[in-house]
Amino acid sequence: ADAPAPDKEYTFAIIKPDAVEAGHADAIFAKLAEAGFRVAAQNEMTLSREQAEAFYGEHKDKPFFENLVTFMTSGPIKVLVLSAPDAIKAWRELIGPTNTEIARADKPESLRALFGTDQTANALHGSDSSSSAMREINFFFDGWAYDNMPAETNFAVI
Ligand code: RTP
Ligand code: MG
Repeated sequence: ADAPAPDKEYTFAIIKPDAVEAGHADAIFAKLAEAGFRVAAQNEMTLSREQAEAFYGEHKDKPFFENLVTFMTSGPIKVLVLSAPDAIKAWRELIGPTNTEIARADKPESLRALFGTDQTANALHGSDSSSSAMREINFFFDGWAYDNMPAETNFAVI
Protein backbone atom coordinates (compact mmCIF):
# COMPACT_ATOMS: atom_id res chain seq x y z
CA ALA A 1 0.00 0.00 0.00
CA ASP A 2 1.07 3.61 -0.49
CA ALA A 3 2.66 5.45 2.42
CA PRO A 4 0.22 7.79 4.21
CA ALA A 5 0.13 11.37 2.92
CA PRO A 6 2.41 13.65 4.97
CA ASP A 7 0.69 16.20 7.26
CA LYS A 8 3.02 18.96 6.13
CA GLU A 9 5.20 18.92 3.07
CA TYR A 10 6.96 21.51 0.94
CA THR A 11 6.83 21.84 -2.80
CA PHE A 12 8.23 24.31 -5.30
CA ALA A 13 6.05 26.35 -7.68
CA ILE A 14 6.57 28.98 -10.35
CA ILE A 15 4.04 31.51 -11.61
CA LYS A 16 5.36 31.59 -15.17
CA PRO A 17 5.86 34.69 -17.39
CA ASP A 18 2.52 34.40 -19.24
CA ALA A 19 0.52 34.47 -16.00
CA VAL A 20 2.57 37.27 -14.39
CA GLU A 21 2.33 39.34 -17.60
CA ALA A 22 -1.45 38.80 -17.81
CA GLY A 23 -1.85 40.02 -14.21
CA HIS A 24 -3.06 36.67 -12.86
CA ALA A 25 -0.70 36.45 -9.85
CA ASP A 26 -3.16 37.76 -7.26
CA ALA A 27 -5.93 35.46 -8.47
CA ILE A 28 -3.50 32.52 -8.32
CA PHE A 29 -2.47 33.42 -4.75
CA ALA A 30 -6.17 33.54 -3.78
CA LYS A 31 -6.85 30.13 -5.36
CA LEU A 32 -3.86 28.43 -3.75
CA ALA A 33 -4.76 29.82 -0.31
CA GLU A 34 -8.35 28.64 -0.76
CA ALA A 35 -6.99 25.17 -1.62
CA GLY A 36 -5.05 25.06 1.68
CA PHE A 37 -1.53 25.99 0.54
CA ARG A 38 0.62 28.39 2.52
CA VAL A 39 3.37 30.47 0.90
CA ALA A 40 6.51 29.67 2.93
CA ALA A 41 8.93 31.70 0.76
CA GLN A 42 8.64 33.74 -2.41
CA ASN A 43 10.65 35.89 -4.78
CA GLU A 44 10.11 37.67 -8.07
CA MET A 45 12.85 37.51 -10.71
CA THR A 46 13.57 37.23 -14.41
CA LEU A 47 15.51 34.10 -15.35
CA SER A 48 18.70 34.32 -17.37
CA ARG A 49 19.10 31.85 -20.24
CA GLU A 50 21.70 29.96 -18.16
CA GLN A 51 19.32 29.67 -15.20
CA ALA A 52 16.41 28.47 -17.36
CA GLU A 53 18.60 25.91 -19.15
CA ALA A 54 19.92 24.61 -15.84
CA PHE A 55 16.51 24.50 -14.15
CA TYR A 56 14.98 22.55 -17.07
CA GLY A 57 18.14 20.52 -17.77
CA GLU A 58 16.19 17.25 -17.75
CA HIS A 59 14.44 18.45 -20.94
CA LYS A 60 17.53 19.58 -22.88
CA ASP A 61 17.08 16.96 -25.61
CA LYS A 62 13.33 17.50 -26.04
CA PRO A 63 12.02 19.18 -29.21
CA PHE A 64 10.30 21.89 -27.12
CA PHE A 65 13.43 22.85 -25.12
CA GLU A 66 14.31 26.02 -27.10
CA ASN A 67 10.71 27.28 -26.95
CA LEU A 68 10.60 26.51 -23.24
CA VAL A 69 13.79 28.42 -22.44
CA THR A 70 12.75 31.38 -24.61
CA PHE A 71 9.36 31.45 -22.89
CA MET A 72 10.72 31.11 -19.35
CA THR A 73 13.16 34.00 -19.89
CA SER A 74 10.55 36.25 -21.57
CA GLY A 75 9.56 38.18 -18.43
CA PRO A 76 9.30 38.18 -14.64
CA ILE A 77 8.30 35.03 -12.78
CA LYS A 78 7.35 34.40 -9.17
CA VAL A 79 9.13 31.50 -7.48
CA LEU A 80 7.37 30.01 -4.46
CA VAL A 81 7.88 27.47 -1.73
CA LEU A 82 4.42 26.14 -0.82
CA SER A 83 3.44 24.04 2.18
CA ALA A 84 0.37 21.87 2.65
CA PRO A 85 -0.48 18.29 3.57
CA ASP A 86 0.77 16.10 0.69
CA ALA A 87 1.84 19.34 -1.04
CA ILE A 88 3.80 17.84 -3.96
CA LYS A 89 0.96 15.67 -5.26
CA ALA A 90 -1.81 18.11 -4.26
CA TRP A 91 -0.16 21.01 -6.12
CA ARG A 92 0.33 18.95 -9.30
CA GLU A 93 -3.36 18.07 -9.11
CA LEU A 94 -4.44 21.66 -8.55
CA ILE A 95 -2.43 22.98 -11.52
CA GLY A 96 -3.70 20.24 -13.86
CA PRO A 97 -2.46 18.85 -17.19
CA THR A 98 0.67 20.32 -18.81
CA ASN A 99 -1.13 21.38 -22.01
CA THR A 100 -3.53 24.25 -21.32
CA GLU A 101 -5.94 23.09 -24.05
CA ILE A 102 -6.17 19.63 -22.48
CA ALA A 103 -6.52 21.21 -19.03
CA ARG A 104 -9.48 23.28 -20.28
CA ALA A 105 -11.14 20.22 -21.80
CA ASP A 106 -10.47 17.69 -19.02
CA LYS A 107 -9.99 19.72 -15.81
CA PRO A 108 -11.68 23.11 -16.21
CA GLU A 109 -11.23 24.03 -12.52
CA SER A 110 -7.46 23.50 -12.65
CA LEU A 111 -5.17 26.53 -12.46
CA ARG A 112 -3.64 25.87 -15.89
CA ALA A 113 -7.14 25.73 -17.40
CA LEU A 114 -8.02 29.02 -15.71
CA PHE A 115 -4.76 30.92 -16.23
CA GLY A 116 -2.65 29.20 -18.92
CA THR A 117 -2.11 30.14 -22.55
CA ASP A 118 -1.05 27.05 -24.57
CA GLN A 119 1.10 23.88 -24.36
CA THR A 120 4.30 25.74 -23.45
CA ALA A 121 2.98 28.90 -21.77
CA ASN A 122 0.97 27.10 -19.11
CA ALA A 123 1.00 29.59 -16.20
CA LEU A 124 2.41 27.33 -13.50
CA HIS A 125 5.11 24.88 -12.54
CA GLY A 126 5.04 22.25 -9.82
CA SER A 127 7.72 19.84 -8.58
CA ASP A 128 6.98 16.30 -9.73
CA SER A 129 8.60 14.41 -6.81
CA SER A 130 10.22 14.82 -3.43
CA SER A 131 13.72 14.81 -4.96
CA SER A 132 12.65 17.43 -7.54
CA ALA A 133 11.16 19.61 -4.80
CA MET A 134 14.42 19.48 -2.85
CA ARG A 135 16.53 20.28 -5.92
CA GLU A 136 14.24 23.09 -7.08
CA ILE A 137 13.87 24.75 -3.65
CA ASN A 138 17.65 24.73 -3.27
CA PHE A 139 18.07 26.06 -6.82
CA PHE A 140 16.09 29.24 -6.06
CA PHE A 141 16.34 29.58 -2.26
CA ASP A 142 19.92 28.72 -1.46
CA GLY A 143 20.18 27.49 2.12
CA TRP A 144 16.45 27.87 2.84
CA ALA A 145 15.88 24.13 3.12
CA TYR A 146 18.67 23.75 5.67
CA ASP A 147 17.02 26.34 7.92
CA ASN A 148 13.48 25.04 7.49
CA MET A 149 13.56 21.29 7.02
CA PRO A 150 14.92 18.57 9.30
CA ALA A 151 17.89 16.62 7.95
CA GLU A 152 16.44 13.22 8.79
CA THR A 153 14.10 11.11 6.64
CA ASN A 154 12.40 12.67 3.65
CA PHE A 155 14.04 16.06 3.13
CA ALA A 156 10.94 17.63 1.58
CA VAL A 157 8.74 16.68 4.51
CA ILE A 158 8.57 18.36 7.89
P1 RTP B 1 6.47 21.75 -15.13
O1 RTP B 1 7.74 20.92 -15.06
O2 RTP B 1 6.71 23.15 -15.68
O3 RTP B 1 5.70 21.77 -13.84
O4 RTP B 1 5.46 21.06 -16.20
P2 RTP B 1 5.12 19.52 -16.37
O5 RTP B 1 5.89 18.68 -15.40
O6 RTP B 1 3.64 19.41 -16.39
O7 RTP B 1 5.65 19.27 -17.85
P3 RTP B 1 7.12 18.84 -18.33
O8 RTP B 1 6.95 17.66 -19.21
O9 RTP B 1 8.08 18.77 -17.18
O10 RTP B 1 7.50 20.05 -19.27
C1 RTP B 1 8.08 21.21 -18.72
C2 RTP B 1 7.48 22.43 -19.37
O11 RTP B 1 7.87 22.47 -20.75
C3 RTP B 1 6.84 23.11 -21.51
N1 RTP B 1 6.38 22.18 -22.55
N2 RTP B 1 6.17 22.57 -23.79
N3 RTP B 1 5.08 20.34 -26.44
C4 RTP B 1 5.44 21.48 -25.88
O12 RTP B 1 5.48 22.53 -26.49
C5 RTP B 1 5.77 21.49 -24.46
N4 RTP B 1 5.75 20.43 -23.66
C6 RTP B 1 6.15 20.88 -22.44
C7 RTP B 1 5.73 23.45 -20.55
O13 RTP B 1 5.95 24.79 -20.10
C8 RTP B 1 5.94 22.46 -19.44
O14 RTP B 1 5.35 22.90 -18.25
MG1 MG C 1 8.00 18.82 -15.11
